[in-house]
Amino acid sequence: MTNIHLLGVPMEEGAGRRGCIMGPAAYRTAGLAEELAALGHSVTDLGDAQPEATGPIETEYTHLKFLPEVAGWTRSLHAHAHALSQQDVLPIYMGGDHALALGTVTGHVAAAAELGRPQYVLWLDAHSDFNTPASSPSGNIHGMPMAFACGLGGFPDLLGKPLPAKLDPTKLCMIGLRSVDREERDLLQSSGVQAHDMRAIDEHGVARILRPFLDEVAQSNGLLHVSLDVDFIEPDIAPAVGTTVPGGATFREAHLIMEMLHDTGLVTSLDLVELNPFLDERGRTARLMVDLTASLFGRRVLDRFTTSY
Ligand code: NNH
Ligand code: MN
Ligand code: MN
Ligand code: MN
Repeated sequence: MTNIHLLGVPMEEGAGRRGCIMGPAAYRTAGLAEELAALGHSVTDLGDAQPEATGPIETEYTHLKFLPEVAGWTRSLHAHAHALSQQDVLPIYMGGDHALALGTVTGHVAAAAELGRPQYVLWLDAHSDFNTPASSPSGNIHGMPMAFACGLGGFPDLLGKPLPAKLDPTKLCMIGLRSVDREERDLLQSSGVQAHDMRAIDEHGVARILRPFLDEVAQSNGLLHVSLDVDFIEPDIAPAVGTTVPGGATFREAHLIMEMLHDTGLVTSLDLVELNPFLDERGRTARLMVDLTASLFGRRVLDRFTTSY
């Protein structure tokens, strides 16, 4: 039994189009809390987080979009994540666009450093979100959170203070990549991120990619934050995302990852990001994300006698 705390993050300013603000409501409508409770967990819905108020944020990179709004969310979520990691609970951040990881990941990394335990991150995404303000072609800040968390240069003062601790890029494992910008790829590779593209899944399967990483987390007594972007999944079955990229993870590949994560018991925090309910088809993507989360919290395939999509 896990003590799960759900925190809604109705933000959309990091993404290139609107709609992710409705994500937390869609997870509630799709029954996330009820599904997790039915698996025997204790579930508390903390309601929605609010962004802090900020003044204008200085930067030489004028193409960065919604900078004060994203900074306000980053400051708020960093504090929430840091506080939640000091309780005996497993937080699920119901996004909201992926810029929310600027706050959640940095908050968990800061708390892990205080505990003296290594923080690992599993990034399930079509994109590596490793742009810096200088490398970003779009100015959309949801394409940058992992570069920020790893302490790469050029960022404005999003956090309102220096990063308390940096994420070690060699403890960051990305699976599902199929859209990485040119300069972003160089940054990824020179930083030593454990980056696996879709071809790696095609050639080896998800289990062979994931198992060594999970073994590493277990052997080092690490904490594990998982960040699941809807666009990790094949858009034919998960259409409710602003940045679909063909050739994504199948239903079973995504579930297998969740099932393996459950078996290890290593996951300590989770982001569900980029769900854009405005783009959904009769709630199927929201329901799939709920089903994947249920697999991560112990639902087994053989327990499922019916399927609703
Ligand atoms: N790499 C692109 C950018 O930085 C796209 C990022 N979009 C995402 N990331 N959806 O997950 O703008
Ligand atoms: Mn993303
Ligand atoms: Mn602290
Ligand atoms: Mn993505």
